[in-house]
Amino acid sequence: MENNEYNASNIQILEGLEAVRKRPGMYIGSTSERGLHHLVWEIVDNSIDEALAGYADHIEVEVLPDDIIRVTDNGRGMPVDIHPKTGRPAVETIFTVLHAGGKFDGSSYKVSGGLHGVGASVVNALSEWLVVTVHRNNKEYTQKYERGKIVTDLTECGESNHTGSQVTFKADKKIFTETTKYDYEKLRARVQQLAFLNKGIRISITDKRDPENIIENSYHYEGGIKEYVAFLNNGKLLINPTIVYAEGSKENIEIEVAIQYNQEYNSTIYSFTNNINTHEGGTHEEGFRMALTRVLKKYADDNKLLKKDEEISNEDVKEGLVAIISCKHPNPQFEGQTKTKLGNSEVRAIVSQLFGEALERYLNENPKEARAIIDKCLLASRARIAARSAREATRRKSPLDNLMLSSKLADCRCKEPEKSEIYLVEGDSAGGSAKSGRNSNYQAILPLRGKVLNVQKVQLSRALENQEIQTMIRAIGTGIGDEFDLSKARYHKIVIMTDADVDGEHICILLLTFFHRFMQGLIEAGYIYVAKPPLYRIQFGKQMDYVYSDEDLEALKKTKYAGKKYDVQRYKGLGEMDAKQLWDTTMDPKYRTLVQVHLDDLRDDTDMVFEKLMGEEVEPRKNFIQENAHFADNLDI
Ligand code: 0RA
Repeated sequence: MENNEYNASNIQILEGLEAVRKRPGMYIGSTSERGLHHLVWEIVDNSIDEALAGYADHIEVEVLPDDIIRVTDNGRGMPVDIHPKTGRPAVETIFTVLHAGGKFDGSSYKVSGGLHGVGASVVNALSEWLVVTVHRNNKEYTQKYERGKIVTDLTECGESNHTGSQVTFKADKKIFTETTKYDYEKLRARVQQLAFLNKGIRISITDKRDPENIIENSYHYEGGIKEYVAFLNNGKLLINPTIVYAEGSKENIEIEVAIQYNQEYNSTIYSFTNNINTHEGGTHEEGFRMALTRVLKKYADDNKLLKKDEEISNEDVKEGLVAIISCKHPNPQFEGQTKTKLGNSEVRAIVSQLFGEALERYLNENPKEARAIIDKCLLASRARIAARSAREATRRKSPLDNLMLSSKLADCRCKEPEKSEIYLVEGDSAGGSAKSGRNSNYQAILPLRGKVLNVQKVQLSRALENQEIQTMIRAIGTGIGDEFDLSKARYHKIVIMTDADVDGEHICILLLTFFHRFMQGLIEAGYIYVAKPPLYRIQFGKQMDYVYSDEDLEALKKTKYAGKKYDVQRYKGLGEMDAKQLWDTTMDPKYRTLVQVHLDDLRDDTDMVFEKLMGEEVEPRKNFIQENAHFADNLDI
């Protein structure tokens, strides 16, 4: 009888983990680089739960040679006693039964139950091998698995004078066919974010893959998200030096909010639920926005800071705002397209009340800073009214009437947006070559002179006064901001083509910033691309190749051109290429390399993200000689 029961559950276990291996995407989203990194967070989340329960204060993540991951915590150690349902050690159950990772007692929230929160068994199923070590009861225990299957039973392997858990695993190449290499920067950034979001816990990460170059980062923030806000505002001129901070809990729901204004114009508002970035916002963000507007308005009213006709709107309180909203919920409901929108309605009132009270108290206790914040809002309010009229200027009845005459847009003949492309080209001279070289049936060219305004640092009204930006908006046709209408897009490919140098990169970043801020729908629709022009041309007699990277150049010198008296031309700018060369290398759909820009790429934590995007090694920059058009897919950072 007992034996039968064990066999029955054992078979179930094997079937469960087999299902994970058959359809890994269902459990971890994808088997791409992103899915690979997801394995680490599944394991780390369990240790964070142990820390949040008050039993651990240090978590260590190691990337070992061969891309083996090791996560160690100083918690109680995973339980080793026999689990009543499976008749097997609890730790074994955690690693072999789907959804058995914690939640045994269900008393409070668990970050590990989150978005993908599928538990350690999924990591086990998708690992070539996994070893768990537990220090508990003054003993050390260990168990090994391969591709989810038990290799050794849990064994007591020695004495121990401390407690804790350690999980070591190697992702299975058979599952992660794209890559099993971890991106240290990605891991480091998330580890730091987790340290901000879970105050008091020390989380360390070490890259030991290259013994000659060991990299270590350790994070520990007693101030939690208060320090996160300070970090995001680092180097910026501040409006209120004191960070406004609210913390509290109600109905088992914990909330934390921190805000601070800087002198810039864009806002950075990140919200989290159980450590998951709720990109699409939700009830916690709604409660926050409600309270922010309500309390600032009331303070301005009560203190007679508003002149006649002056008002503060929802939008006005956002300029220069850096805010983190973090909520920990025992039963979060995630909604929205990407399941990153918090749906629990009770959270709205809780955040609104707790943050509202804290903000009110702060304003009353810091009248000077309060005054500065209200002044900032009033400035935004005036700019908003000015922007309205400036915006009108970009919205003409027939937007292209005088556009063609007044600007240098060379439109294409095709009137079908799906087939039409517009190239935004750096500089007049490259613009000229692009115009001569293009296929005017479906390629439009808009040369951009000088540096486009850095819209991140400029108010809406000022950005729109800029000639380049007005022309671009009218050529694209969708309108901007609230009025954005994707269906009006006149081109379904908008290609940024700048020099392959620092200035060109900068202009590209500025344009991406602009689209991100004012025409985000274009990025969401996948209409924005970055063209990759060649860096060199190597030539020997009739033999010639365009080269897109230094490595490729070195490789060609050593192979195809070895021993030859070749000539290398370095393209300092697009302008150095004639019309035919520009067409051949950068515009001909047969040979060009276009990198599609994804929203994910642009929504990271820092302004540095654009730089990162541009610095990213683009999927093999194809040599011109290689055939096939190539659209590098996702620069998932
Ligand atoms: C004691 C009891 C429980 C879990 C743990 C210790 C524990 C789990 C993990 C996972 C990673 N590190 C850990 N350290 C300790 C069960 C808790 C429950 O029922 O929720």
